[in-house]
Amino acid sequence: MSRLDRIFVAGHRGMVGSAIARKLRDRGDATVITRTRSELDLADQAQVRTFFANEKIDQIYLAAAHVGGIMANNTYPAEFIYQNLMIQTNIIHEAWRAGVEKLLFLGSSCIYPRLASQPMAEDSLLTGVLEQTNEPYAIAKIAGIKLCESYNRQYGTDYRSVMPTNLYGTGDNYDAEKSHVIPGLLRRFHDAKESAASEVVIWGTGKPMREFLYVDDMAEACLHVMDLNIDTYRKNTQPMLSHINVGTGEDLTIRELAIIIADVVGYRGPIAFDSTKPDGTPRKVMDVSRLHNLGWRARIGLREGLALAYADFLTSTRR
Ligand code: GFB
Repeated sequence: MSRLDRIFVAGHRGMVGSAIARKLRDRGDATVITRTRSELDLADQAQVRTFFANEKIDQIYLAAAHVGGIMANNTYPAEFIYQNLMIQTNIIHEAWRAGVEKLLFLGSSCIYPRLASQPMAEDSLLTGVLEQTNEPYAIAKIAGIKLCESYNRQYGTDYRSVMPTNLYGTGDNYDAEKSHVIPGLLRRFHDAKESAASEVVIWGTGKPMREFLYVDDMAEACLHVMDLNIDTYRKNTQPMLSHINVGTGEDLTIRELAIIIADVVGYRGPIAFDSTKPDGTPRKVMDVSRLHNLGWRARIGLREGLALAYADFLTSTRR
């Protein structure tokens, strides 16, 4: 990469996009281009076309997405499939039209079948039925991988994909209903501690298992994969199975997670479970051997990451 490279981070106000933009700016060897939603609506093809025609972009981190936790996915399926299909299709197609050779698409571990064998390797994609609570989102993300692979095959582009496990950390969405489990529980345990509530209620049975990755680790992994030599990337992937899992390879139950979060927050009261709320996939732990073979490993442990996330929650709610 040369000092003159212009890198577009799509979604720089989101949790992952902002972490990627921070890492790129810290590295300081390229110009980082960003646009807010009011400056550029990524779901609008004409606007995206004009943007790429006017800006000479060398690389794209496609971190813009409509995201949310299990309840948001289950309640607003149309928004999840429509927004994600539009954003990624516009960016990938218009980037290709404008001659952008390199792009990194960010997907999700929910692309894999609900009952995929664990840990889930990249080749379990499209081998079974998806989890119902997030099927529309997963279908959009699978389409994103296939867009990249198809443009690579037909047009010779270098569009890569990474599939993160459940992410959390600085810049997360702490909404009580629409968020993912870690920000949701940080808020609930914190509010319960402050109000001396009699209990904290966790959605579902507490039995599902999840793997979590701190967002700064994810951003680092994205830069690592983007910067891999093309021959190395191709040697470790296949043309129609080109995505790379990003995670720690370790999981725990939601019950165990809740106990750790209560401890980090300092909540000492009882924890109850509301089994009328959905559990989602029973387990989804990533097989990260492809990524390990490519020379990258997660560094931030769960407890350390949760302490950082709680500090971020406190800062963001006091703003
Ligand atoms: O984080 P979460 O929404 O992601 O939920 P998914 C994980 C687990 O935590 C589920 C339970 O079993 C939830 O029932 N849970 C317990 C809670 N309490 C809470 C709570 O207060 N809030 C939330 N959100 N969950 C999402 C997908 O699924 O994972 C997305 O819907 C995306 O599409 C994302 O792929 C990474 O792992 O179940």
